[in-house]
Amino acid sequence: MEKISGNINSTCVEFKDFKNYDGQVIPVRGYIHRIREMTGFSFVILRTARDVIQCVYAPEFSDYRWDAKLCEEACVEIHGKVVSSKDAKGNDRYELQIHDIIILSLPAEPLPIVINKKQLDNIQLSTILDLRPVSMRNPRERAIFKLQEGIQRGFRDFLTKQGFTEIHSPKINYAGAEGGTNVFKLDYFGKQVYLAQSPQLYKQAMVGVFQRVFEIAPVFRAEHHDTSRHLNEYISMDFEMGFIDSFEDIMNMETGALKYIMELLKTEYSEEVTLLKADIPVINEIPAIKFMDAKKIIMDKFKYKPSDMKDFDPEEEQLLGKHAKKEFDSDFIFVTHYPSKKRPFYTMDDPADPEYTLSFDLLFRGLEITSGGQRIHDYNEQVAKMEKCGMNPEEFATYLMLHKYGAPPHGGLGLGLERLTMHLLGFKNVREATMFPRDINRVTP
Ligand code: AMO
Repeated sequence: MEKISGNINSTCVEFKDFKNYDGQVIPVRGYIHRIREMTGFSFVILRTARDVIQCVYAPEFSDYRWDAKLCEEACVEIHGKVVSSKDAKGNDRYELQIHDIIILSLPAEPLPIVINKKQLDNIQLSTILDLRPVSMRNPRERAIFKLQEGIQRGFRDFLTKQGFTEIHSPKINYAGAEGGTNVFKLDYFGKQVYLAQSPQLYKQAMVGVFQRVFEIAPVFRAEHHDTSRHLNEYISMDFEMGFIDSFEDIMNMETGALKYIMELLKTEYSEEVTLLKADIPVINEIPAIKFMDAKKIIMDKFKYKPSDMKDFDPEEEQLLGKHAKKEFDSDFIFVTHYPSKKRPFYTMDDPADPEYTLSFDLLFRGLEITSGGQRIHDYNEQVAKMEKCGMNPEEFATYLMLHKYGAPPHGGLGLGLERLTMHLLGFKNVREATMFPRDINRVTP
Protein backbone atom coordinates (compact mmCIF):
# COMPACT_ATOMS: atom_id res chain seq x y z
CA MET A 1 0.00 0.00 0.00
CA GLU A 2 1.17 3.50 -0.78
CA LYS A 3 1.92 5.67 2.24
CA ILE A 4 1.22 9.38 2.41
CA SER A 5 4.06 11.24 4.02
CA GLY A 6 2.75 14.79 4.12
CA ASN A 7 5.83 16.01 2.27
CA ILE A 8 4.72 18.63 -0.21
CA ASN A 9 7.11 18.46 -3.13
CA SER A 10 5.87 20.84 -5.75
CA THR A 11 7.52 20.01 -9.02
CA CYS A 12 6.48 23.39 -10.44
CA VAL A 13 8.39 26.63 -10.09
CA GLU A 14 6.71 29.91 -9.12
CA PHE A 15 7.27 32.97 -11.28
CA LYS A 16 8.90 34.94 -8.45
CA ASP A 17 11.61 32.26 -8.30
CA PHE A 18 12.41 32.27 -12.03
CA LYS A 19 15.54 34.33 -11.38
CA ASN A 20 17.03 31.31 -9.64
CA TYR A 21 16.53 29.16 -12.74
CA ASP A 22 17.99 31.38 -15.49
CA GLY A 23 18.93 29.16 -18.45
CA GLN A 24 17.30 26.01 -16.98
CA VAL A 25 14.29 24.08 -18.30
CA ILE A 26 11.56 24.07 -15.64
CA PRO A 27 7.91 22.91 -15.41
CA VAL A 28 5.06 25.38 -14.75
CA ARG A 29 1.34 24.60 -14.51
CA GLY A 30 -1.62 26.81 -15.25
CA TYR A 31 -4.23 27.93 -17.75
CA ILE A 32 -3.50 29.09 -21.26
CA HIS A 33 -4.63 32.68 -20.87
CA ARG A 34 -3.98 33.84 -24.40
CA ILE A 35 -2.36 32.64 -27.63
CA ARG A 36 -0.95 35.20 -30.03
CA GLU A 37 0.32 33.84 -33.31
CA MET A 38 3.17 35.81 -34.87
CA THR A 39 5.17 35.04 -37.99
CA GLY A 40 7.31 32.00 -37.27
CA PHE A 41 6.51 31.86 -33.52
CA SER A 42 3.63 32.23 -31.01
CA PHE A 43 3.25 33.87 -27.63
CA VAL A 44 1.51 31.59 -25.15
CA ILE A 45 0.49 33.48 -22.04
CA LEU A 46 0.18 31.14 -19.08
CA ARG A 47 -2.01 32.15 -16.12
CA THR A 48 -0.82 30.66 -12.85
CA ALA A 49 -2.31 31.17 -9.38
CA ARG A 50 -1.09 34.73 -9.13
CA ASP A 51 0.85 35.62 -12.29
CA VAL A 52 0.62 35.71 -16.06
CA ILE A 53 3.80 34.38 -17.62
CA GLN A 54 4.91 34.95 -21.18
CA CYS A 55 5.97 31.72 -22.91
CA VAL A 56 7.21 31.55 -26.48
CA TYR A 57 6.66 28.68 -28.86
CA ALA A 58 9.01 28.37 -31.86
CA PRO A 59 9.99 25.14 -33.66
CA GLU A 60 13.69 25.92 -33.25
CA PHE A 61 13.56 25.79 -29.43
CA SER A 62 13.02 21.98 -29.20
CA ASP A 63 11.55 18.91 -30.90
CA TYR A 64 8.12 19.70 -29.44
CA ARG A 65 5.48 20.49 -32.09
CA TRP A 66 2.34 22.54 -31.46
CA ASP A 67 -0.78 20.46 -30.68
CA ALA A 68 -3.83 21.74 -32.61
CA LYS A 69 -6.08 20.92 -29.62
CA LEU A 70 -4.42 23.65 -27.53
CA CYS A 71 -6.74 26.56 -26.91
CA GLU A 72 -7.38 29.31 -24.40
CA GLU A 73 -8.42 28.02 -20.95
CA ALA A 74 -6.74 24.65 -21.54
CA CYS A 75 -5.00 23.47 -18.35
CA VAL A 76 -1.42 22.60 -19.16
CA GLU A 77 2.01 21.86 -17.81
CA ILE A 78 4.61 23.74 -19.78
CA HIS A 79 8.28 22.79 -19.71
CA GLY A 80 10.34 25.72 -20.79
CA LYS A 81 13.76 27.32 -20.59
CA VAL A 82 13.92 30.44 -18.40
CA VAL A 83 15.37 33.36 -20.36
CA SER A 84 15.59 37.02 -19.44
CA SER A 85 13.92 39.54 -21.72
CA LYS A 86 12.37 43.02 -21.60
CA ASP A 87 8.70 43.93 -21.34
CA ALA A 88 7.01 46.61 -23.50
CA LYS A 89 8.22 49.34 -21.11
CA GLY A 90 11.83 48.11 -21.23
CA ASN A 91 11.74 46.52 -17.76
CA ASP A 92 13.67 43.30 -17.17
CA ARG A 93 11.58 40.19 -16.86
CA TYR A 94 11.73 36.46 -17.44
CA GLU A 95 9.93 34.38 -20.05
CA LEU A 96 9.89 30.72 -20.98
CA GLN A 97 11.00 29.21 -24.27
CA ILE A 98 8.66 26.27 -24.68
CA HIS A 99 10.22 22.78 -24.81
CA ASP A 100 7.06 20.77 -24.15
CA ILE A 101 3.36 21.25 -23.37
CA ILE A 102 1.43 18.52 -21.57
CA ILE A 103 -2.35 18.96 -21.83
CA LEU A 104 -3.99 18.28 -18.44
CA SER A 105 -7.55 19.15 -19.50
CA LEU A 106 -9.45 20.97 -22.22
CA PRO A 107 -12.52 23.22 -21.80
CA ALA A 108 -15.82 21.90 -23.12
CA GLU A 109 -16.82 25.33 -24.46
CA PRO A 110 -15.24 28.70 -25.05
CA LEU A 111 -15.71 31.29 -22.28
CA PRO A 112 -18.90 33.39 -22.42
CA ILE A 113 -16.88 36.63 -21.97
CA VAL A 114 -13.40 37.81 -22.88
CA ILE A 115 -11.30 37.59 -19.73
CA ASN A 116 -7.80 37.84 -21.14
CA LYS A 117 -7.68 41.61 -21.61
CA LYS A 118 -6.19 43.87 -18.92
CA GLN A 119 -9.65 44.49 -17.52
CA LEU A 120 -13.20 43.42 -18.22
CA ASP A 121 -14.05 46.20 -20.66
CA ASN A 122 -17.64 47.18 -21.41
CA ILE A 123 -19.12 44.39 -19.32
CA GLN A 124 -21.85 45.40 -16.89
CA LEU A 125 -21.32 44.72 -13.20
CA SER A 126 -24.42 42.47 -13.13
CA THR A 127 -22.92 40.28 -15.88
CA ILE A 128 -19.54 40.20 -14.13
CA LEU A 129 -21.31 39.06 -10.95
CA ASP A 130 -23.51 36.51 -12.77
CA LEU A 131 -20.36 34.98 -14.25
CA ARG A 132 -18.12 35.25 -11.16
CA PRO A 133 -16.46 31.82 -11.51
CA VAL A 134 -15.14 32.90 -14.90
CA SER A 135 -15.03 36.70 -14.64
CA MET A 136 -12.63 36.33 -11.72
CA ARG A 137 -10.15 34.60 -14.00
CA ASN A 138 -9.42 38.07 -15.34
CA PRO A 139 -6.15 39.07 -13.63
CA ARG A 140 -7.41 42.47 -12.54
CA GLU A 141 -10.62 41.06 -11.12
CA ARG A 142 -8.63 38.35 -9.35
CA ALA A 143 -6.25 40.94 -7.90
CA ILE A 144 -9.11 42.63 -6.00
CA PHE A 145 -9.63 39.52 -3.93
CA LYS A 146 -5.95 38.78 -3.51
CA LEU A 147 -5.60 42.25 -2.05
CA GLN A 148 -8.62 41.56 0.14
CA GLU A 149 -6.82 38.47 1.41
CA GLY A 150 -3.95 40.81 2.34
CA ILE A 151 -6.28 43.00 4.42
CA GLN A 152 -7.57 40.01 6.39
CA ARG A 153 -4.08 38.61 6.77
CA GLY A 154 -2.80 41.95 8.09
CA PHE A 155 -5.67 42.18 10.58
CA ARG A 156 -5.05 38.61 11.77
CA ASP A 157 -1.23 38.95 11.96
CA PHE A 158 -1.33 42.24 13.79
CA LEU A 159 -3.87 41.16 16.39
CA THR A 160 -2.21 37.80 16.94
CA LYS A 161 1.04 39.65 17.66
CA GLN A 162 -0.88 41.82 20.14
CA GLY A 163 -1.97 38.75 22.11
CA PHE A 164 -5.47 38.31 20.65
CA THR A 165 -7.01 34.84 20.28
CA GLU A 166 -8.94 34.05 17.09
CA ILE A 167 -12.44 32.71 17.75
CA HIS A 168 -15.47 31.56 15.75
CA SER A 169 -18.88 32.39 17.10
CA PRO A 170 -22.11 30.68 15.95
CA LYS A 171 -24.06 32.18 13.08
CA ILE A 172 -27.41 30.67 14.09
CA ASN A 173 -28.51 32.51 17.18
CA TYR A 174 -31.34 32.83 19.67
CA ALA A 175 -31.40 36.64 19.36
CA GLY A 176 -30.18 39.43 17.09
CA ALA A 177 -27.15 41.19 18.52
CA GLU A 178 -27.57 44.65 17.09
CA GLY A 179 -31.33 45.27 17.35
CA GLY A 180 -33.20 46.94 14.52
CA THR A 181 -35.27 45.28 11.84
CA ASN A 182 -32.52 44.02 9.59
CA VAL A 183 -32.32 40.56 11.09
CA PHE A 184 -32.95 37.37 9.11
CA LYS A 185 -35.42 35.03 10.78
CA LEU A 186 -34.93 31.31 10.42
CA ASP A 187 -37.20 28.37 11.14
CA TYR A 188 -35.08 26.11 13.34
CA PHE A 189 -37.06 22.88 13.71
CA GLY A 190 -40.19 24.84 14.51
CA LYS A 191 -38.44 27.43 16.66
CA GLN A 192 -37.66 30.96 15.49
CA VAL A 193 -33.99 31.80 15.51
CA TYR A 194 -31.89 34.44 13.77
CA LEU A 195 -28.84 34.65 11.55
CA ALA A 196 -26.01 36.47 13.35
CA GLN A 197 -25.96 40.22 12.69
CA SER A 198 -22.54 40.31 14.34
CA PRO A 199 -20.46 38.23 16.77
CA GLN A 200 -21.04 40.92 19.39
CA LEU A 201 -22.49 38.90 22.27
CA TYR A 202 -20.03 36.04 21.85
CA LYS A 203 -16.90 38.11 21.45
CA GLN A 204 -17.78 39.92 24.68
CA ALA A 205 -18.33 36.58 26.43
CA MET A 206 -14.87 35.47 25.35
CA VAL A 207 -13.24 38.58 26.81
CA GLY A 208 -14.10 36.89 30.10
CA VAL A 209 -11.88 34.00 28.99
CA PHE A 210 -9.10 35.15 26.67
CA GLN A 211 -9.20 38.90 27.44
CA ARG A 212 -8.43 39.74 23.80
CA VAL A 213 -10.26 38.05 20.92
CA PHE A 214 -10.93 38.60 17.24
CA GLU A 215 -13.01 37.04 14.51
CA ILE A 216 -13.10 37.37 10.73
CA ALA A 217 -16.36 35.87 9.51
CA PRO A 218 -19.58 36.46 7.56
CA VAL A 219 -22.49 38.23 9.25
CA PHE A 220 -26.01 38.74 7.97
CA ARG A 221 -28.12 41.86 7.65
CA ALA A 222 -31.56 41.84 6.05
CA GLU A 223 -31.10 45.17 4.29
CA HIS A 224 -34.38 46.10 2.64
CA HIS A 225 -32.86 48.69 0.33
CA ASP A 226 -30.69 48.31 -2.72
CA THR A 227 -27.77 50.65 -1.99
CA SER A 228 -24.18 50.83 -3.19
CA ARG A 229 -22.81 50.25 0.34
CA HIS A 230 -25.04 47.58 1.88
CA LEU A 231 -24.81 43.82 1.51
CA ASN A 232 -27.01 41.19 3.10
CA GLU A 233 -23.99 39.10 3.95
CA TYR A 234 -20.60 40.67 4.54
CA ILE A 235 -17.31 39.83 6.20
CA SER A 236 -16.99 41.47 9.57
CA MET A 237 -13.53 41.86 11.07
CA ASP A 238 -14.22 42.15 14.78
CA PHE A 239 -12.13 42.44 17.87
CA GLU A 240 -12.86 42.82 21.54
CA MET A 241 -10.36 43.62 24.28
CA GLY A 242 -10.58 43.59 28.05
CA PHE A 243 -8.86 45.59 30.78
CA ILE A 244 -8.94 48.80 28.77
CA ASP A 245 -8.34 52.19 30.33
CA SER A 246 -10.66 53.99 27.95
CA PHE A 247 -12.34 53.56 24.58
CA GLU A 248 -9.36 55.31 23.05
CA ASP A 249 -7.39 52.08 23.58
CA ILE A 250 -9.64 50.54 20.94
CA MET A 251 -9.11 53.37 18.48
CA ASN A 252 -5.36 53.08 19.02
CA MET A 253 -5.50 49.34 18.38
CA GLU A 254 -7.45 49.91 15.17
CA THR A 255 -5.02 52.60 14.01
CA GLY A 256 -2.14 50.20 14.62
CA ALA A 257 -3.93 47.45 12.72
CA LEU A 258 -4.64 49.70 9.75
CA LYS A 259 -1.02 50.89 9.60
CA TYR A 260 0.13 47.28 9.64
CA ILE A 261 -2.36 46.26 6.94
CA MET A 262 -1.34 49.11 4.60
CA GLU A 263 2.34 48.29 5.05
CA LEU A 264 1.67 44.62 4.30
CA LEU A 265 -0.23 45.54 1.13
CA LYS A 266 2.65 47.73 -0.04
CA THR A 267 5.28 45.08 0.59
CA GLU A 268 3.65 41.72 -0.10
CA TYR A 269 0.86 42.69 -2.47
CA SER A 270 2.71 45.25 -4.56
CA GLU A 271 1.81 43.58 -7.87
CA GLU A 272 -1.88 43.74 -7.06
CA VAL A 273 -1.55 47.31 -5.76
CA THR A 274 0.08 48.33 -9.06
CA LEU A 275 -2.36 46.43 -11.26
CA LEU A 276 -5.36 47.92 -9.45
CA LYS A 277 -3.76 51.37 -9.10
CA ALA A 278 -4.76 51.10 -5.42
CA ASP A 279 -4.31 54.33 -3.53
CA ILE A 280 -2.80 53.02 -0.28
CA PRO A 281 -3.31 55.65 2.43
CA VAL A 282 -0.43 56.92 4.51
CA ILE A 283 -1.46 56.68 8.16
CA ASN A 284 0.35 58.63 10.83
CA GLU A 285 -2.24 59.67 13.37
CA ILE A 286 -5.97 59.56 12.79
CA PRO A 287 -7.89 62.67 13.87
CA ALA A 288 -10.87 62.22 16.19
CA ILE A 289 -13.83 64.55 16.47
CA LYS A 290 -16.90 64.45 18.72
CA PHE A 291 -20.23 63.70 17.06
CA MET A 292 -21.82 67.06 17.89
CA ASP A 293 -18.70 68.97 16.77
CA ALA A 294 -18.87 67.06 13.49
CA LYS A 295 -22.51 68.08 13.09
CA LYS A 296 -21.52 71.72 13.63
CA ILE A 297 -18.85 71.51 10.92
CA ILE A 298 -21.35 69.96 8.53
CA MET A 299 -23.85 72.74 9.17
CA ASP A 300 -21.56 75.77 9.61
CA LYS A 301 -18.70 75.02 7.26
CA PHE A 302 -20.49 73.08 4.54
CA LYS A 303 -23.91 74.74 4.98
CA TYR A 304 -25.58 71.33 4.86
CA LYS A 305 -28.85 70.76 6.68
CA PRO A 306 -28.86 67.30 8.32
CA SER A 307 -32.11 65.38 8.22
CA ASP A 308 -31.29 63.48 11.43
CA MET A 309 -29.39 65.00 14.35
CA LYS A 310 -28.72 61.54 15.86
CA ASP A 311 -26.85 60.01 12.94
CA PHE A 312 -25.10 60.87 9.67
CA ASP A 313 -26.43 60.33 6.17
CA PRO A 314 -24.02 59.32 3.36
CA GLU A 315 -23.68 62.94 2.20
CA GLU A 316 -22.61 64.05 5.69
CA GLU A 317 -20.03 61.25 5.85
CA GLN A 318 -18.59 62.50 2.58
CA LEU A 319 -18.38 66.06 3.91
CA LEU A 320 -16.54 64.80 7.00
CA GLY A 321 -14.16 62.92 4.70
CA LYS A 322 -13.41 66.16 2.87
CA HIS A 323 -12.92 67.96 6.17
CA ALA A 324 -10.42 65.30 7.35
CA LYS A 325 -8.46 65.55 4.12
CA LYS A 326 -8.34 69.33 4.06
CA GLU A 327 -7.71 70.03 7.75
CA PHE A 328 -5.60 67.01 8.74
CA ASP A 329 -4.42 65.59 5.41
CA SER A 330 -5.95 62.31 6.59
CA ASP A 331 -7.99 59.74 4.66
CA PHE A 332 -9.48 58.61 7.96
CA ILE A 333 -11.39 60.32 10.73
CA PHE A 334 -12.84 58.93 13.97
CA VAL A 335 -16.16 60.36 15.08
CA THR A 336 -16.71 59.76 18.80
CA HIS A 337 -19.51 60.17 21.37
CA TYR A 338 -22.50 59.11 19.28
CA PRO A 339 -25.91 59.80 20.81
CA SER A 340 -26.99 57.12 23.23
CA LYS A 341 -30.35 56.71 21.48
CA LYS A 342 -28.67 55.50 18.26
CA ARG A 343 -26.26 53.01 19.78
CA PRO A 344 -27.03 49.40 20.76
CA PHE A 345 -27.88 48.31 24.30
CA TYR A 346 -24.36 47.12 25.12
CA THR A 347 -22.76 50.56 24.56
CA MET A 348 -21.46 52.42 27.60
CA ASP A 349 -22.89 55.89 28.10
CA ASP A 350 -20.46 58.71 28.77
CA PRO A 351 -20.56 59.30 32.55
CA ALA A 352 -19.85 62.98 31.87
CA ASP A 353 -22.95 63.25 29.66
CA PRO A 354 -25.17 60.14 29.45
CA GLU A 355 -27.00 61.49 26.38
CA TYR A 356 -23.85 60.45 24.51
CA THR A 357 -21.77 57.26 24.47
CA LEU A 358 -18.15 56.16 24.71
CA SER A 359 -18.40 54.91 21.15
CA PHE A 360 -17.03 55.79 17.75
CA ASP A 361 -17.23 55.22 14.02
CA LEU A 362 -14.27 55.34 11.69
CA LEU A 363 -14.79 56.99 8.31
CA PHE A 364 -12.44 56.18 5.43
CA ARG A 365 -12.55 58.57 2.50
CA GLY A 366 -16.02 59.62 3.52
CA LEU A 367 -17.52 56.19 4.22
CA GLU A 368 -18.22 54.51 7.55
CA ILE A 369 -16.08 51.39 7.74
CA THR A 370 -16.09 50.72 11.50
CA SER A 371 -18.29 51.02 14.58
CA GLY A 372 -16.93 50.39 18.02
CA GLY A 373 -16.74 51.54 21.58
CA GLN A 374 -16.62 50.70 25.24
CA ARG A 375 -19.25 48.27 26.56
CA ILE A 376 -21.17 48.20 29.81
CA HIS A 377 -19.41 45.72 32.11
CA ASP A 378 -21.45 46.14 35.29
CA TYR A 379 -24.29 43.62 35.62
CA ASN A 380 -26.91 45.91 37.15
CA GLU A 381 -26.10 48.68 34.72
CA GLN A 382 -26.47 46.32 31.76
CA VAL A 383 -29.77 44.91 32.99
CA ALA A 384 -31.11 48.44 33.56
CA LYS A 385 -30.03 49.52 30.06
CA MET A 386 -31.73 46.49 28.51
CA GLU A 387 -34.94 47.29 30.30
CA LYS A 388 -34.69 50.90 29.17
CA CYS A 389 -34.33 49.60 25.60
CA GLY A 390 -37.48 47.48 26.00
CA MET A 391 -35.59 44.18 26.07
CA ASN A 392 -36.21 41.27 28.40
CA PRO A 393 -32.94 40.52 30.26
CA GLU A 394 -34.11 36.95 30.90
CA GLU A 395 -33.87 36.23 27.19
CA PHE A 396 -30.21 37.27 27.35
CA ALA A 397 -29.24 35.14 30.35
CA THR A 398 -26.30 33.56 28.48
CA TYR A 399 -24.97 36.94 27.40
CA LEU A 400 -25.37 38.32 30.89
CA MET A 401 -23.24 35.54 32.40
CA LEU A 402 -20.25 37.70 31.48
CA HIS A 403 -21.55 40.60 33.52
CA LYS A 404 -23.02 38.53 36.35
CA TYR A 405 -19.84 36.58 37.02
CA GLY A 406 -17.38 39.43 36.58
CA ALA A 407 -16.35 41.40 33.49
CA PRO A 408 -13.39 43.72 33.05
CA PRO A 409 -13.78 47.15 31.46
CA HIS A 410 -13.78 46.23 27.80
CA GLY A 411 -14.61 47.32 24.28
CA GLY A 412 -14.12 46.47 20.66
CA LEU A 413 -15.14 47.12 17.12
CA GLY A 414 -16.43 45.70 13.84
CA LEU A 415 -14.79 46.62 10.53
CA GLY A 416 -16.53 45.86 7.22
CA LEU A 417 -14.02 44.15 4.94
CA GLU A 418 -15.84 44.89 1.68
CA ARG A 419 -16.30 48.57 2.51
CA LEU A 420 -12.62 48.99 3.33
CA THR A 421 -11.67 47.24 0.08
CA MET A 422 -14.18 49.33 -1.86
CA HIS A 423 -12.70 52.66 -0.83
CA LEU A 424 -9.14 51.46 -1.04
CA LEU A 425 -9.76 50.72 -4.69
CA GLY A 426 -11.97 53.72 -5.41
CA PHE A 427 -15.03 51.64 -6.29
CA LYS A 428 -18.47 53.19 -6.41
CA ASN A 429 -20.26 49.98 -5.46
CA VAL A 430 -19.45 47.60 -2.61
CA ARG A 431 -20.41 44.65 -4.84
CA GLU A 432 -17.25 45.21 -6.89
CA ALA A 433 -15.32 44.32 -3.73
CA THR A 434 -17.46 41.26 -2.94
CA MET A 435 -16.69 37.87 -4.42
CA PHE A 436 -20.26 36.52 -4.41
CA PRO A 437 -22.51 39.36 -3.25
CA ARG A 438 -25.84 38.80 -1.57
CA ASP A 439 -28.27 41.68 -1.82
CA ILE A 440 -32.01 42.18 -2.01
CA ASN A 441 -31.98 41.12 -5.67
CA ARG A 442 -29.18 38.57 -5.71
CA VAL A 443 -28.58 35.18 -4.13
CA THR A 444 -26.72 33.61 -7.03
CA PRO A 445 -24.18 32.46 -8.06
P1 AMO B 1 -22.16 47.99 12.79
O1 AMO B 1 -23.52 47.45 12.70
O2 AMO B 1 -22.03 49.48 12.68
O3 AMO B 1 -21.47 47.58 14.17
O4 AMO B 1 -21.25 47.33 11.68
C1 AMO B 1 -19.85 47.51 11.68
C2 AMO B 1 -19.33 47.73 10.28
O5 AMO B 1 -19.78 46.71 9.41
C3 AMO B 1 -19.98 47.22 8.11
N1 AMO B 1 -21.38 47.01 7.70
C4 AMO B 1 -21.77 46.61 6.48
N2 AMO B 1 -21.08 46.34 5.36
C5 AMO B 1 -21.76 45.94 4.26
N3 AMO B 1 -23.10 45.79 4.24
C6 AMO B 1 -23.84 46.05 5.34
N4 AMO B 1 -25.17 45.85 5.31
C7 AMO B 1 -23.18 46.48 6.52
N5 AMO B 1 -23.59 46.80 7.77
C8 AMO B 1 -22.49 47.13 8.47
C9 AMO B 1 -19.63 48.69 8.15
C10 AMO B 1 -19.82 49.01 9.62
O6 AMO B 1 -19.08 50.12 10.02
N6 AMO B 1 -21.25 45.07 16.77
C11 AMO B 1 -20.92 46.31 16.13
C12 AMO B 1 -19.43 46.53 16.12
C13 AMO B 1 -18.82 46.71 17.48
O7 AMO B 1 -19.24 47.65 18.19
O8 AMO B 1 -17.93 45.94 17.83
C14 AMO B 1 -21.44 46.33 14.71
O9 AMO B 1 -21.66 45.31 14.10
O10 AMO B 1 -18.28 48.79 7.75
